Amino acid sequence: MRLIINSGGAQAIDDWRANFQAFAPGLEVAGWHDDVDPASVDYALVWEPDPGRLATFPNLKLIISAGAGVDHILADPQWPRHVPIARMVTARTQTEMAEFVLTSALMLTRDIKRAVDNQARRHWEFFDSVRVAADLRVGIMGLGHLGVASAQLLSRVGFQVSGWSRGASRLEGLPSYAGQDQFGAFLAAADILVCLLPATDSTRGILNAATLSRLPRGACLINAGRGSHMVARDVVAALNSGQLSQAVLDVFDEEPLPPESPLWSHPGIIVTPHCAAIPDRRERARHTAFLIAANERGDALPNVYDARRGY
Ligand code: NDP
Ligand code: OXD
Repeated sequence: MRLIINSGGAQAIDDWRANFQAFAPGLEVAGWHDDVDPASVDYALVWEPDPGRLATFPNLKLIISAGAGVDHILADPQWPRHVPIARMVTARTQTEMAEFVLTSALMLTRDIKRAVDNQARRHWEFFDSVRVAADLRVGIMGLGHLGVASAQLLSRVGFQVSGWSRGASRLEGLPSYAGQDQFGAFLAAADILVCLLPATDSTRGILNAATLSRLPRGACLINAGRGSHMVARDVVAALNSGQLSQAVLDVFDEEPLPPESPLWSHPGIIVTPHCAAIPDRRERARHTAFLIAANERGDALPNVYDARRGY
């Protein structure tokens, strides 16, 4: 059985092999640019596969996304539609994302960026009042594996959490909203808006001027979904007008974020380098080995991309 990997580049392949040795010792692990017979490839573990390449493997049984999102695979116009795509969602992914959202929310609550910026210029500014988690309402867009885990952690810390999803909610014990009809009510009750949506046609540009204008004045934004969710100029305009007070941005249309981007230096923005939830290779090898074994047994796989929903 052969797995081909496009994640981390050629320099990562020895590390991948060592990790797969622990979890699937019989598996042949090939690098994306290794000279292998395409017909011998059974499984592919990929991040941003070069367009057309997946379609060259005639016996491919399963595509495994190296991340939770699948947009980087769907961007290939020739991806083989008959082959299922499994998303990389592990308990570790959920913990990492939930802790990233919590860290961001607490930084916003306590205005930590202002203190860090003041430090850079040796300026002592006393903050004469501070907010605590319980003072703030957090609205989470996307109540999937990552949204629910984040909601639960933030709620345990004391934030007033609600969520918004496409269909009926999975947020036990917390208020939730669904669909376009309830989007306005959801936004009106979010002092901190968190985006954990998948990238689809219907979520593209959802963080735009109209959406941001429905938040309470001075609200904050955390975007850890995708750069395509955000209309960057609208976010900057909302920050400049005071409609938004701060934003933590982890994902961008163009990554790495180009040095000339105004987002780097905006005083209201904290930029993080798409690092919210990136399980290490050991964890991803463990989950991939589990998926391959389950698929070989004919078991139903968790978190398979659903073309009807688009995520
Ligand atoms: P899931 O597929 O489990 O959940 C997606 C959620 O979004 C669901 O609640 C779904 O609603 C909701 N949703 C989808 N479309 C719409 C819509 N049009 N309107 C309202 N709600 C919608 O995804 P995950 O939680 O596993 O992952 C979410 C995303 O997080 C990934 O797709 C990826 O883009 C991003 N991500 C970012 C990382 C980072 O490091 N920054 C790391 C990992 C993931 P419903 O419940 O009704 O189906
Ligand atoms: C993912 C990501 O989709 O890292 O997992 O963004």
